[in-house]
Amino acid sequence: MSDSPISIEKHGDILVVTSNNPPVNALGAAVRIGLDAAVKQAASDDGIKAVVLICEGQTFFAGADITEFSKPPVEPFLPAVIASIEALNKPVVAAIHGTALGGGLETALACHYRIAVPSAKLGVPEVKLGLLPGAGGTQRLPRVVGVKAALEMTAKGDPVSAKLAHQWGLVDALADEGGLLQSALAFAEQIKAVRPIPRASERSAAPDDAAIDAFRKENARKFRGFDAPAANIACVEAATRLPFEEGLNFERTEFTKLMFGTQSAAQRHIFFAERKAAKIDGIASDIALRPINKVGVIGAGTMGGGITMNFLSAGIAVIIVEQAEDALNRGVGVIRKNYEASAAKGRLTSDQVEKAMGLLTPSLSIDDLADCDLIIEAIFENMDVKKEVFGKLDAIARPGAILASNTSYLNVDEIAASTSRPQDVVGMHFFSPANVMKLLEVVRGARTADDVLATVMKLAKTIRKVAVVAGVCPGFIGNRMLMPRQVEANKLLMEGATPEQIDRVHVEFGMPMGPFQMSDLAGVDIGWHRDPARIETIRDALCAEDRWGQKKGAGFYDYDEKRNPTPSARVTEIIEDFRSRSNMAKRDITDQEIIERTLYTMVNEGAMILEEGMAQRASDIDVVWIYGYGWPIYRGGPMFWAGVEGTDKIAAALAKHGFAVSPMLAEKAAKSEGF
Ligand code: T1G
Repeated sequence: MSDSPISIEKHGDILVVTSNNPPVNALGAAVRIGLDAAVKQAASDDGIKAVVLICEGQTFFAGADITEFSKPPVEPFLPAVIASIEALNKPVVAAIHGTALGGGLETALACHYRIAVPSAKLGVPEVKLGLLPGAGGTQRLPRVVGVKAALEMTAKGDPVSAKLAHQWGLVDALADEGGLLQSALAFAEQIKAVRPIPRASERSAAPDDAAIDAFRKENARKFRGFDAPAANIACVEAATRLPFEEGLNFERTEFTKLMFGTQSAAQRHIFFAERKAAKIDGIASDIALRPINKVGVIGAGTMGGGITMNFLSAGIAVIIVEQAEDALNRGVGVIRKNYEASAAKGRLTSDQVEKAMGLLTPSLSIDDLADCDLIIEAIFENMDVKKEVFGKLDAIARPGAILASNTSYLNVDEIAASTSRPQDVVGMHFFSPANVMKLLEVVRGARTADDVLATVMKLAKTIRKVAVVAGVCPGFIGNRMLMPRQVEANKLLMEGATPEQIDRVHVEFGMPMGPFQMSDLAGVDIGWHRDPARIETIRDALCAEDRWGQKKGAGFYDYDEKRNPTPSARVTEIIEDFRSRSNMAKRDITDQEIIERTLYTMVNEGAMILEEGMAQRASDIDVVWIYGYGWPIYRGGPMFWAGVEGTDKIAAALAKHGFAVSPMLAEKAAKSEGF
């Protein structure tokens, strides 16, 4: 076991088996081989009365090694190692810290006892990878925590705290924070002679069909389109009906189906894509970062307020600046209301609300931002006004402060050029609501310094955002790809499709809503020229009739007081009027044509973004669409999906519809390759 990640050491008659496989003690082949040997060692040594299984580093086993899933399997397989641990005729105590996840928790469930430090988390997040706990987790968990808790843990995949796990009996004892090994040895001493040895597989899971039915109904909307949640539920159900070994076989069958399905491949792609997005090509990962202890936000509107909450929630002080007292008070009031709403839902304590609000300083003077480390401008989208503000910031901000714009499409280089320090200027494009949406497009200007970019990318993790580097071009990555979709959607209306048909195709594809529902939510009047007499597009006609969307109770749809949409006869009239005035004949539009013209065009635009270097890699584009625009994660993002759909099929359809196919897409199509 010399260079094995597994080491063993005797503490009296207790064998301590330690895993040291950074960064997260993934249960890769070497770990499994080491564990298997350690179990055999323990079994064959009569001097050993009990075993403690513990991990070094950041965490207890955080699951199977996901990187191995696409490689040829190596024995011993995890289920076999887990079975040998449970079968051992000496008690095994799992000593848990960090995050015992997936195969890691399944390993702990095979141990006869589990103790954990209070800060630990325990979970089976496989469903988030389009999978299920395939090493006995769906059969042992219901036997230990019951059906209801097992359904929550498996089908939703969120970890639970060690304290809650202790309440549920998943953890037998809480260890001293910082004294895990000592606590585990003391615990092992207590139980080493206890017989019979408790084995989860020998317990039974009481049937609870009512709970299972209720769970399915309650979460039907949440699980829409996903394969894995239903499979997890079916396995938990099987645990209440079948003997353990048969339940294991059922689990294995369901696991294998998911493993070789397209959804899990897509969700695993996003798991790694999200982590890769944080890496900046060409910049050393250990570059010195600029300290960010105080942030300034200009603008206390919807975006400014949401942006501010991200920093307050991360414990970073913020000065928020507005021009007028009432606007400032309104903005600060909305921030407090949002926090109190979270507290009312039990997501925050009132202490946490006061702590966050205590870090906020309202101000009517931009001069108060002089000692901020980062200043984010979140005012309305007008280049002249932005240049004026950045000119002022250039005069007052301390040397080395990072100056960021929350613009969603304006030219960051032009904004930077309005200062004497373009190297300190960067785009930070948050998505509305900024305190909720996970995506942050970090716009790298032509002069943005490497340490500025690296500092903001690292800071994104601190404020719990998924950050992606974007180049300076209209709409950056996300909005730029949204444009061809919206343009084609509007053209399809003129040619014969209806808003309902186009939106239905997108919702059936897995999007949370279609282009017209989204337009109604965001506001049909965004970007409108505001002249009711000038009617050049269907949107102009809607805006002229005050159909600005949900906020007006009417847009492309009519809305009731609960904002439920219904198709609008008036909109149909407007579209038909436009069609006849443009002498366009109405024709039947197929769902496939809608897919080709609204989604294939996005892939084409994505390829052009890559060609121009406006995104570092195709998987970054996928991360943008998953975390910023609700692209269904089980389709892996537009560029991953293009590989599944077939780049040759996409290129051929685009050409058929008369679109210029990007050279990169054409090249991929010629080789039938994905991105
Ligand atoms: N396998 C391989 N690599 C992993 C990994 C894993 N399970 N988990 C993390 N990594 C890599 C990750 O890619 C990154 O690499 C580095 O570790 C740090 O991760 C049979 C089938 C544990 C909460 O789903 O949720 O068990 O980018 O940046 O923010 O039933 O990682 O540095 O090169 O995320 O501190 C189930 C997945 C597997 C847990 C730590 N387990 N991991 O978060 O660090 S399936 C999971 C996480 C399974 C069995 C089934 C998080 C974390 P790099 P990080 P972090």
